[in-house]
Amino acid sequence: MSHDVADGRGPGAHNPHLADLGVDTLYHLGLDTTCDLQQRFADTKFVLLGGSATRMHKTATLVAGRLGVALPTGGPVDLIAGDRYSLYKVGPVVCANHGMGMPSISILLHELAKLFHHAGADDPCYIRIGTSGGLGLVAGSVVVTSACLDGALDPCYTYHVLGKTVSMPAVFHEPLCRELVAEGTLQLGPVVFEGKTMSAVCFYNGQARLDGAWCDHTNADKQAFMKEAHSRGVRNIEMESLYLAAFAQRLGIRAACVCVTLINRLEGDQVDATEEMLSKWVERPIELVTEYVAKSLATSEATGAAPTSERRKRKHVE
Ligand code: R2B
Ligand code: URA
Repeated sequence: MSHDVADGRGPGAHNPHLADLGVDTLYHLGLDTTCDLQQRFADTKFVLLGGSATRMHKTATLVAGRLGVALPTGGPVDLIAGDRYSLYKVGPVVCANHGMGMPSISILLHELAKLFHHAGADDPCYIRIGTSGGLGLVAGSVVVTSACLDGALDPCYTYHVLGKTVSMPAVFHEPLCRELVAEGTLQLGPVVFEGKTMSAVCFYNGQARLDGAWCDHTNADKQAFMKEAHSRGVRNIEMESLYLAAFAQRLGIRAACVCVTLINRLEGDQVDATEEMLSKWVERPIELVTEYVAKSLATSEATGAAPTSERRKRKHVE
């Protein structure tokens, strides 16, 4: 599916009401349009997103080392926001943590898309680096999302506005996903898979777990649902990619999701691997995506081409 937005405008924030604002306050980022957003963010090419602030600090530090970016602060990374979300700018790469769940990532995505719109950034590409529960995969596998489904296994993000139900298709950028699978396979070999991701609105009941504070389904119900999801191509379950895909599709943004699995949900519910194993696994998508970004930036610098090989033709951006 094309990632040019339906109204023919280019990628990024598309809201005519923004023009009526004297100053646009990006409240949760601690930034507004009186800050010199253009000077700070116009060169952004990649936006790396992950749930935990600690993991995104680690990602930013790794990206800084890989790109050889020296920061004016002298520290490894440059903390911009801070309270609700942590945001780092490492050369042309922004790294931010989105917290847990779709309400949390939605706020960050709206404010980031407006930030890049105000800054005049040229079509940055968004990649979520996350954790998940796998379906039929050994823990530590890495899944590049081919399609996103909600908890009813529908490929749409559904929400309510003005008392009405709105459903948005959730589609990632296919060429970007393919490139990430290729890079992952090169780096990590057979632990990398392409598959559908189910995004749930809850870690416990919404992911069919039996170990929440309450549970109204049986183990047999759970097994039947997991098998059905697996037979429809679902390979992992997490809590944000559906919103990212719907948001990106709506605004014509190139986006993708790369998650490691911490457990095989066909076998259990509790995430009880050792700290050592968890931190080894969590590094996999971070390293994969950092390498992809570094190679992509190097190629575009060398050739003057866009950072991904199959970039769409840009149209008018308001
Ligand atoms: C993966 O892990 C978190 C829950 O533990 C959630 O943010 C997600 O998508
Ligand atoms: N994150 C999730 O959302 N689910 C899991 O099972 C593991 C991590």
